Amino acid sequence: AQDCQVSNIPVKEDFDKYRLQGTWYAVAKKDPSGLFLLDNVAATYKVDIDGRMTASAYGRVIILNNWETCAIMFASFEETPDPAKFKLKYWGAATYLQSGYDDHWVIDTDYDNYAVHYACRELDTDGTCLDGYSFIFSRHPNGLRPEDQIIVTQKKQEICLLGKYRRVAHNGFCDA
Ligand code: DAO
Repeated sequence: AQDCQVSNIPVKEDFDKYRLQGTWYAVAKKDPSGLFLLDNVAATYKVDIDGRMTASAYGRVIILNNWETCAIMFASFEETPDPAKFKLKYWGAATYLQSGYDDHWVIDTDYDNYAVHYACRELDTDGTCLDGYSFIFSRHPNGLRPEDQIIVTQKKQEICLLGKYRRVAHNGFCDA
């Protein structure tokens, strides 16, 4: 059991940003309020020569409630004393896309198959998360291996979001 205090959420120990590099496909997502990225979501992480982690991402979005497009997004990650906890600055390739500054925590990854990312945007008065989002990423667009699903389910529980995810489809909408 756990108390669901955001400050007590365990993150990946000795996180290695270099091994996270490359492309990840979102296979499940817990949405924040005012969700943005709908499906066909993928992110490619890089560490630049200065050691700074950056990412580019894409995903299907609906702008102004009726216009569907593929958003191209950019992100830079500011480091904090915990190597698995970042501040994520993100913006769109086009001005009408979302931008923001979120906490961005790597909860768990084996670097080769699965990754669980978590962001709490707003804390409740009791220290639990009032508004946040989470991505389950896979190295493969078709999903996670059964052995990874077991670990990911455990992690969803540890971040108090078990049952709050939806599947993220990949149907080629954002393919070049
Ligand atoms: O989809 O509602 C939402 C929240 C997602 C925030 C946008 C993040 C864009 C950059 C992501 C890079 C790594 C995930």
